[in-house]
Order: sequence, then C-alpha cells, then structure tokens
Amino acid sequence: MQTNLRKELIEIFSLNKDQYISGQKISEQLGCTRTAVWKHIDQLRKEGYHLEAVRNKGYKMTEVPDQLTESTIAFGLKTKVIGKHIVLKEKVTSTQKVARELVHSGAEEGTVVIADRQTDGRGRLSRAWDSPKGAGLWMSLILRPQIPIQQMPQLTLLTAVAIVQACEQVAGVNTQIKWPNDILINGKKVVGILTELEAEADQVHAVIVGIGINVNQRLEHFPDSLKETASSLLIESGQTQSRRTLLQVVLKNIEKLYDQYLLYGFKPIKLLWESYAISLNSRVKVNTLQGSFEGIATGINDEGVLLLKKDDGQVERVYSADIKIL
Ligand code: BT5
Repeated sequence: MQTNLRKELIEIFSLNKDQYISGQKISEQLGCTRTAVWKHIDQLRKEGYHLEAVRNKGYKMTEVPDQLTESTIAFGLKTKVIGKHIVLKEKVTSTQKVARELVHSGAEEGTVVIADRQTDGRGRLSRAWDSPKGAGLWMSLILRPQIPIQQMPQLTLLTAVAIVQACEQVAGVNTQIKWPNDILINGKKVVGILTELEAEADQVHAVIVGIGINVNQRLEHFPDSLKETASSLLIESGQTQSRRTLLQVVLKNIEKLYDQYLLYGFKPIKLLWESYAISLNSRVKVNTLQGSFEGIATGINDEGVLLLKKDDGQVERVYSADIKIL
C-alpha cells in the first residue's frame, strides 16, 4: 500500500474514531475507487488492525496493533503539533543524533524521532544509556521555542512532569522526580531525560528533548551494572505496558504543558514539578564537574535551577549536577 494513501486512510479512521464511515465517503476523500479502498482495508486487517464493517453504514476502526508504526502512533493521537511528524527507525546510534541532523535540515517543531533500539544511546556528559530492542521508548523531540538560553532547563522539568503524569495515567504507578532529569519508582530510575540545545549567540534555534523510558524490560534484561539502580514500568506495575499508548499520552501531556508554558510561563509547571519532586527539603550531596558539596535542597528558582543551602547558610545555585539524597 502506498504510504501516503495509507496514512490518509488511517487519519480518516482516526478522525471518525467512534463512528462508521462509508466506503463511498472514504473513496471520495482518498480520490480512489471503492475497490481500492476495500483492498487497503483488507491489507490493514492482515496487519492486525481491527475494522468493523456494517452494511449500509460502512467501516469503523476499533483496534490497532500494539506496535510502533507511523500509522498506529497517529491513530488516536490527540495532539496538534507534538508528534504530528514521526520519524521511526529500527536501529540508530542515538535518536539525539538523528534529531540534530533533522534540525539542520529544517524539521518542524514537534517532530519526534523514535527508535526501536539504540546502539549508542547517551545520557548527560556522554554517559551510556542502555536502550535494548523493543523494550522501551527511546525518542527525541524537536522543539523550537523562542526563549532565552538560560530558560532551557525549564523544558527538562516540563518534560519530567509530562512523563510522571503519563506513567501514572497509563501504568498506574507512582513516580517521583529527582532533580534534574531522573524519574524514579521506588527509588529506582525508570526514565532519563537529556535536553540538548542547538543555539547561536544567545538565540535558541531548537531544543532536542531526549527521552528514555524503560517500559517492558525484566530485571534480567538490565546489564549487571544497572540491576541495583534501574527498573521498568513492567517490573514496577507487574504488567506489560503498551509502548504505543504510553507514547501517545506522553506526547499529549507534553503538548498541554508546553502550550501552557508558552502562554503563562514557567510558574504553573514549577508548582507541578515541586509536587512530584523527592529531592526537595532533603539533605543531598551534589556532584558537579567543579567538585562536590552537601546541603539542603530548598527548591528550584524560576529558571529551574536547584537552590542548595549549604551548612554555612550560603545558598548555592546548581545548574547541572548529579545529586544523591542522603
Ligand atoms: C540521563 O542521563 O538520564 C538521560 C538519558 C536520556 C536517554 C535518551 S534515550 C533517547 C535519547 N537518545 C539518546 O541517545 N539519549 C536520549 P544521566 O542523568 O547522565 O544518566 C545516565 C546514567 O543512567 C548512566 O550512567 C547509568 O548509570 C544510568 N542508566 C543507563 N541506562 C539506563 C537505563 N536504561 N535505565 C536506568 N538507568 C540507566
């Protein structure tokens, strides 16, 4: 089936999600014959899509296969911009790298790169991010906000809130955020976020938000070095989770918060973020490239920077670091 026609057909079903649409109407909208429509529908059924057909009413799509394809992601995706353009890859070194190339070739805001597997997934400071095949959501989102560079950390925090809410909505698990970019369940890391900037002077061209969510790994899938510290939604919820549903909800939540952010600024996001943060008002050890120190994490400021009250009473602003809750 031609990919464009197929995309349009799925879109028609997605727009008419709860109602029947006649073969005649579909053929008019697609500009092809009714026989061609029937053939396309037959093909979709073979691929695992469920389509109800009722005489004199037409067709209704009731279920899509739980796979990540452009069509299954598009079906039922409730966003206007975020994830409307999906670049799906089976294997990449890092989705961040692919997204960076797309930024330079003019990719529109909301473009999402997703890979089934990364061979060189990365965290901050080039640390490795374990991204086994088919077990997680390994993705990079391109945003083009008109904001000053120093506000960029806010987007990491915004994304964390969107993901925490999605994990609760989809998998029913309680997650917590450890500043700045870790999402933990029962103290174990399930999600990592890496926000990278494409900028010149102090003008932001694009922000690439890298998101890694451990969805369906079992403990034995993790390398020994991560077995103590990492976990997945499957392990924590006791159930296999649909990557497709989770992705759709993550994208919807990001769009909602991002729209709010562009309209009202960081304040509403900050409040939400603080309600999910575990590191606040605790004693923490902060490791930065410049060295480590301890103190009480008293909050974040309006830019998303961590405020640390040291034992001598001085308040240190921490822009980038790893923290350990003591
Ligand atoms: C992060 O870095 O947590 C950001 C991870 C971002 C990954 C996504 S996947 C899609 C996109 N493409 C990429 O190449 N990256 C992004 P950081 O805070 O530096 O944490 C890295 C540390 O987390 C590692 O040093 C390990 O200790 C640990 N780690 C690695 N893989 C993990 C996993 N799958 N689950 C939990 N912890 C992991």
